[in-house]
Amino acid sequence: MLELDAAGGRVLRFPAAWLRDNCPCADCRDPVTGQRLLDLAGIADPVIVGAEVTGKTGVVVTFGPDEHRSAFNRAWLDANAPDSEAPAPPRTEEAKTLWRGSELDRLPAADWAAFQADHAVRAGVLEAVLRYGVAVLRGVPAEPGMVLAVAETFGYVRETNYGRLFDVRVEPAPGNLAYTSREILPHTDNPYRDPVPTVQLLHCLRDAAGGGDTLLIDGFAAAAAFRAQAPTAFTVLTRTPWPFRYAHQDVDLRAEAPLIGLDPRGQIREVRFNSRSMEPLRGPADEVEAAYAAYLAWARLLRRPELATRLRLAPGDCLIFDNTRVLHARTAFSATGGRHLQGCYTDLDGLASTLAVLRRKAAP
Ligand code: OGA
Ligand code: NM2
Ligand code: ZN
Ligand code: ZN
Repeated sequence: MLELDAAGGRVLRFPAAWLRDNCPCADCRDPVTGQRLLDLAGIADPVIVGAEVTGKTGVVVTFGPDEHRSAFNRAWLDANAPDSEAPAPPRTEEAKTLWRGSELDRLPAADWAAFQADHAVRAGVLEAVLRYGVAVLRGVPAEPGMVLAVAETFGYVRETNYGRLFDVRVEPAPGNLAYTSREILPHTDNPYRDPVPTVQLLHCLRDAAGGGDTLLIDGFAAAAAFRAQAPTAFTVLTRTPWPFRYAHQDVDLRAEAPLIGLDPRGQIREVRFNSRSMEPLRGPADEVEAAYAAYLAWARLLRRPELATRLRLAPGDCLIFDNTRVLHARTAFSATGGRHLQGCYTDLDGLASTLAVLRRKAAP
């Protein structure tokens, strides 16, 4: 273990294997790709045999038994010390700003032209999707295919059985309730897929003559409220893998996951909810009874009007939302009004990467 004195009388401690693994020299890390060359498991367990502070900015560590010398930058060691506080895991509730209903009545929004022209506007929108789970672009030309152009500005389109994009409008022989004029209760899309698409876009080409309002619910805020109110039921939902399925003509998709997913530290990381495609739950009957009680309590909570923000998409509006967090719903609409949305899926990792690169450009 290497110990270094740091500001405020703190002592930073670095395990030998950790240090050896992070050696920045050209033998251990390829200078061109920046990727690790060192095969730590392929060498004898490292021990620290010497450490020397060089000037204000460096520390040279000598390791045994291979006598390797590593020159570390002091600022890098301070910033990455194992004991220092890690940023909140970005996908969990800790890294988000949770909201209830009317708190998000003014959705984070930007104009499509500004989003395209101005990196700061683009970064603001992507940041809002990560922080609040949703943002809306206005003035996206109400033309077929534009939803893909929007997704391609920050991500990789996830093609599915519904196509690269899907049309949400009334169809004569619908393969999904989405393709009718019926009400759709709060849900996340494609729970029957593993991995689930983590971002959804919905672009309005034509609004309904009547109805067809959109409701959005912060599933993380709802799950946190559920945990506070009914901790036992919350735990049941996090531990019960629920089977989901979508079957139609040429597809038969299945996946199994808890309705509320936690990360390894126990923080809320994913909600998966879609009563349209839940399959018969199996297990000891007493456990299934308890799981149903928990599911119904959760479903009723999600339906509370005060949790939802309500809006009506106008032609040119394009919603971008986190499909692992924000539930969406729509009210019934008149079947003859020609309501037409186009949607597609993409993923949070690509979105976060695009944002990180935009920030890198802004602050070199
Ligand atoms: C869906 C859906 C929303 C809408 O297709 O899954 O939720 O407003 N549609 O039609
Ligand atoms: N559509 C709109 O996940 C679902 O089944 C909801 C998805 C058909 C792509 C609808
Ligand atoms: Zn090295
Ligand atoms: Zn949906």
